[in-house]
Amino acid sequence: CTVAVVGLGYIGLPTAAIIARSGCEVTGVDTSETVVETINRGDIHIEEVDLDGLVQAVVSRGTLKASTQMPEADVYVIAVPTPFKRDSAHEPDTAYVMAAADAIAPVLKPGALVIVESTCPVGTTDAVRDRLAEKRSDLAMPGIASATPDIAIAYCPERVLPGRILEELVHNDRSVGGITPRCARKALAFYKRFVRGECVTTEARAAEMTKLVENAFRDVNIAFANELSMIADRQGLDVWEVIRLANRHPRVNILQPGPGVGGHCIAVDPWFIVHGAPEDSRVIRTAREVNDAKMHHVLEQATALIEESPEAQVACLGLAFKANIDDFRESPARFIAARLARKFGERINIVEPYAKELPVEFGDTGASLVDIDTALETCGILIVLVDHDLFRSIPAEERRAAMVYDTRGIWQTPG
Ligand code: SAJ
Repeated sequence: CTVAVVGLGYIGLPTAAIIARSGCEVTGVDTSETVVETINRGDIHIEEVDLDGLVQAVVSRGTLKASTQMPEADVYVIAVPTPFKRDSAHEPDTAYVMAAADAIAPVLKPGALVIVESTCPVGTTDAVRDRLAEKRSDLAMPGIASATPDIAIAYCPERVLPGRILEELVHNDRSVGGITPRCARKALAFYKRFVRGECVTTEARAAEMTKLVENAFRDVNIAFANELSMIADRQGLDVWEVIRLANRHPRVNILQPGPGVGGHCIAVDPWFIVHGAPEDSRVIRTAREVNDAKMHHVLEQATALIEESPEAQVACLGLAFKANIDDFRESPARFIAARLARKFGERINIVEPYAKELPVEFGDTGASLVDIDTALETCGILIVLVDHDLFRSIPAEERRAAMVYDTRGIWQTPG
């Protein structure tokens, strides 16, 4: 079978490579010439565990190639970004998904399957179908034509964790949402080629909502932990101890507070639900606000601590959006460290084992990137922003001299 994966980002490229490994002939389509050239050389433009070896293997075997042109294919998988509209109050922008549909329409042939994988507001897959119907009146579309549809359309979100993408793409269960049951069956047969987890068929709209709900669930739970941490700060309680004790209850499982929620999914997707049902999404909206407020709370606390000891050098530990990955986009740690660098300049030392240089916004601040040993020797204030294993492993005696603000609770005595 021939497959076109549209969008070669954090989801599209690993997905294309896994499908290619299963024996399909895959073309990865991207608007960026540089991305296309990089992949056709057998290299990758993103970091993900083991992805380099896999892409190199499938490219050299000839089962994966990249192109800026949309090919004719049996299956189209759309994995393009769905950001917010610019200057909007968190309104989802499905323009890239629609542009992908526009690019697919002219080459679509009867019998093809079109799958949307991008995280989308409810109703987007129907809108893709309507767009294809508009452009290809010669084809009978599922759900609107009285004749047997010529093509199938489905929504099948991924739910992979950055850092474990290749493993989770294969082993996670998946929701497979067809515009009609027939579409779902067709998509199911496709995913069975490379997914070992269970694939559960449903309607496209239910699958769209399921994806959003999963990330909103996590956001709400993290907000609960972050809210507790702010209450505990005010009341002079150790939030880590309280959570540890509460989690001994057989039906309580509180997540970990941190400096806020980062990444491209959990801090974004809940807004898609809120935008679709603003009156009814009170908990979901508030959770977003609490998690954003936590970032500002940490910034204020850190600022106060630094101002109290005007002589001390400061080490900010971590820039990544979460532990043990090199992804600094949408990262609360990076936001906080950059604000501190802007305010305190040369006093700020950044330790980030996954960075070769500081991001641009640190450019003229005077802050420097140092290694962990230098930071431990020279800094009187340590601010933990990311729970990288490297930081977790620092023994108590090496940080005894310093004032510590541990936003991740990595140096708590286990109870
Ligand atoms: N975080 C906390 N406390 C916690 C857990 C996480 O502060 O107890 C923070 C992290 O530090 C990070 C943010 O939350 O800043 C998000 O990290 P994460 O590991 O929870 O999730 P992501 O963004 O890496 O991946 C999520 C996953 N969704 C869920 O777990 C429901 C993943 O399965 C999705 O596929 C992914 O979003 C996505 O692409 O939608």
